[in-house]
Amino acid sequence: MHSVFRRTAHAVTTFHPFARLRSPEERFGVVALALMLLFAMSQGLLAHGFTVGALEIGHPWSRATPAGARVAAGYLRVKNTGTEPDRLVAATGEIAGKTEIHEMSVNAEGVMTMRPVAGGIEIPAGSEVELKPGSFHIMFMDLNRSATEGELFKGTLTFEKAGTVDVEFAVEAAGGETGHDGHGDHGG
Ligand SMILES: [Cu+2]
Repeated sequence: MHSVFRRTAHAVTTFHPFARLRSPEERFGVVALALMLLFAMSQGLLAHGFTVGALEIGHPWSRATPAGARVAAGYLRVKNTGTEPDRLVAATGEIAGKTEIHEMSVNAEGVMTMRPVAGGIEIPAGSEVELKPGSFHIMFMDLNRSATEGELFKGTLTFEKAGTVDVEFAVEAAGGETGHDGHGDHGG
């Protein structure tokens, strides 16, 4: 997200169209348009969030999947601005036939494993929980299609108290810094 923003800012500041413009008004117009575009783009990226009740859901995302992949992971942040705890108990994604909420941990042998989280993920009052690589994540299983970098796919999140909210997962570049993406072993 930040790298996209930086590239955008760079492109705008290194583009010099002024020589071809005659009046100060024209120049002002170009600058104003560039700033508006920059603002709109940054807002678009930053505003990728959803609200349900007292919960603010920030930047749901997933990774582009290689052809034939059977699973993908979803990540996001949930901030609970309320005074009562809540729990993320279920999720769906349009690319998946089946979805679970998983936790990744290191077992006694030092091997990374993952398993469904019984009872969902608690979102304590007044705090923020992040689903991220190597930790809690949404597991999209039985994929019915691939996820392509740059697209948004629809999904839902269900919270015990706040209920169900429609969200969109932004598909980012494939990558494997945690080794998470290689876990074809729980595709069912
Ligand atoms: Cu998993």
